[in-house]
Amino acid sequence: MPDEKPLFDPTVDTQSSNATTERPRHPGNGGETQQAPDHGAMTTAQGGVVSDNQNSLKAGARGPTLLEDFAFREKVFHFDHERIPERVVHARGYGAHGYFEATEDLSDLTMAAPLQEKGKRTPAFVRFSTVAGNKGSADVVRDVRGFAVKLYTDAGNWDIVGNNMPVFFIQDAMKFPDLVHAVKDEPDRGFPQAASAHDNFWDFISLMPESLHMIMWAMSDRAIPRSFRFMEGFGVHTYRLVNTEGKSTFVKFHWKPKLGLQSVVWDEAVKINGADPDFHRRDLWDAIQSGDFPEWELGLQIFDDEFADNFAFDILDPTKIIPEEELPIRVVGRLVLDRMVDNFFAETEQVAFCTQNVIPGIDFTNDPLLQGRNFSYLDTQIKRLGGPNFTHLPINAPRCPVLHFQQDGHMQTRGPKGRANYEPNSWTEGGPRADPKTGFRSFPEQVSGEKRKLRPESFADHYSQARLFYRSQTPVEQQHIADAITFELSKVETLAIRERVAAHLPNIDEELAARVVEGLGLAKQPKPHEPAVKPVDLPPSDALSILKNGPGAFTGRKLGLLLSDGVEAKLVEDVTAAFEGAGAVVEVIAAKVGGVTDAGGKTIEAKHQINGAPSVVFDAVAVIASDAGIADLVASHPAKGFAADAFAHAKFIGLGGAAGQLFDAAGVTGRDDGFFDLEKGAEPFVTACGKLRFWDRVA
Ligand code: HDE
Repeated sequence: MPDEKPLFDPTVDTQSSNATTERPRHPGNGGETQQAPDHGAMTTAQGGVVSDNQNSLKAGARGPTLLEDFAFREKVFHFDHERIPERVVHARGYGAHGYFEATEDLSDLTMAAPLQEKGKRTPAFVRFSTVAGNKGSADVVRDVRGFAVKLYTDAGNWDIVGNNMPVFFIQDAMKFPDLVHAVKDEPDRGFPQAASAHDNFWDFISLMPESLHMIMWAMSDRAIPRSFRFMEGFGVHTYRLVNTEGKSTFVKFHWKPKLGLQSVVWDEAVKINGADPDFHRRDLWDAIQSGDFPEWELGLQIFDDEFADNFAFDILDPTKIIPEEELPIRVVGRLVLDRMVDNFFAETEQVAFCTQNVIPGIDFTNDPLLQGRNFSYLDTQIKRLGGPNFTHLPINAPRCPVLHFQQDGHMQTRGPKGRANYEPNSWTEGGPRADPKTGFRSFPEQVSGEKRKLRPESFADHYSQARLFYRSQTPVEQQHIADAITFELSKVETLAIRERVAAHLPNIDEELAARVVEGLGLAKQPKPHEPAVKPVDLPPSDALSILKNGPGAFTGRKLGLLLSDGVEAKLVEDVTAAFEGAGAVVEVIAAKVGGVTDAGGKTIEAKHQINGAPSVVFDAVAVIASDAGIADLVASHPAKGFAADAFAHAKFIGLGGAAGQLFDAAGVTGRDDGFFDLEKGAEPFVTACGKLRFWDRVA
């Protein structure tokens, strides 16, 4: 056989001298000017060192690849198996590590390990998600957000698998597959993706009046949060706290963001999804990486049987809230996220939340949705993660001792030693035993009843709380709800479905119904749906409005600072310092990649080029331009769009130098109180930005 030398090594530049014999130590990383890092030798998964990771083994340089190349086979086979099924709902998610810290000793009410001692910290992992879209869908879609918290407690893992809305679409788990089928892409055409604006969803909703309270939330700005950091979380169901004496108290869980609530407006959402489909995950990543750790308070609504018996609605009904004004929230702890994952797949994708993961001191109620969930989650994890040993994965493994006789199965990694794999046994090293003192014992609730497929009468009022939600909103928020319903129904092709939805609305609010009927161009209000229980007027609850619960400060928000060449550096520095001093982030945008040249000839670096940084990705904007530089901005369509959108989205706007000309060119000629002259000092602008938007402009 002739000696066939490799004729061409793709990692070696054959044009340069001496290139044919020596292999570079770090092929293909593009870092020619960097010092080669000292990598360890690459191995196969079996540990053997790989000699060549560029070329498969061939019979002759131009011959067929040989099956014998085990390193190639292993590499490709592993690649072929890289995917696991995405979650059937909540497929797109983003997680982070942190801790929960008790700020109260709650041992009089519960044995729950994280709540026994003020100051006690429990490691936590949180995964936020959208519900309907697939793993690759955009972040800022109109949807419910998952807010799932895993606490690695001393007594085992406790998962609070919640959402950013405190109610749900359905009252019984039996309806969940129908709900999810209806909202996801339609089965024949495979679209729309990550959107409820289509016939199947609204067909289902129009036939399920129990969903209407949740529909109010889903059509509100809660469904388009500005970021995970600015949204609330809710356990939704009523759970139980149980103390050492076995006494049970009902509880509802609330997570309250320290930075206040904030949402985007719909037109922004649509544009953000194009400009940055990863807007929410980037926001969380940036905040945590920069040390600005997001934080939530854990609030509890705690109540007894007497309260439950006297409350106007059934506390087992997951389509109802208990207004905070009626039952105040008691803050008992805080949740801080301070570390991103090292590996997205290993942690965020493989984390397995299960509602049935509770610990002594926490227990379930008979909420039929919760009962169904307790069945579903374990099942889904076994399917998704390929077997019952998913608890061995580091992200799912409890941080307390785990001792049992469960054995074998796919991907068993623990391999317990010894002979005893059953119990009782009489072996000296006979393994663990159940402990009635410290083990989980269900609250011994009395239960009896006929075995029937039933829904309680106490679940029958479907409109009163939908009305409560709508009437608790500010006028701007009410308009957004009406606009959202109109938009969603505008995508529904079947007139009968649009009309059937509109027929429910007068039971919620006549004015809402009128706005939607008008927006849909219906000839008249369809005959209102006959409610099973006549809705009642409840006292409005301020806690339900986002705008009434804003932050009052710009902390944790982002200013987009658009500059032209020739600006005065001092003004740029003053504005930046004022915003950074308020705990905000300032990002500079320029017409050219790299930045602008200031009046003194120095470069001010820009993070973004204008084409990639529309104003929708910022909470407020400022434009500073010189007389010489403004022409470049005025000639730029994206720069004009930046200005026009900032105005239309009711943003606060700071102007410096000749910047006003950009707004004039964008058709924004008036200057309302949402505009600030930066040359008069940045402070009034910073203070105003604490209100987040100048709503008067659009009200
Ligand atoms: Fe879920 N839900 N769900 N859900 N859910 C899942 O579990 C289910 C419900 C929620 O970041 C699935 O791991 C049923 C309410 C979150 O990994 C699945 C019912 C609430 C997440 C499942 C509900 C939630 C899930 C899909 C009705 C708010 C994502 C993949 C009875 C309180 C967790 C998975 C994460 C995920 C079932 C209703 C929240 C199939 C049967 C109500 C945050 O098990």
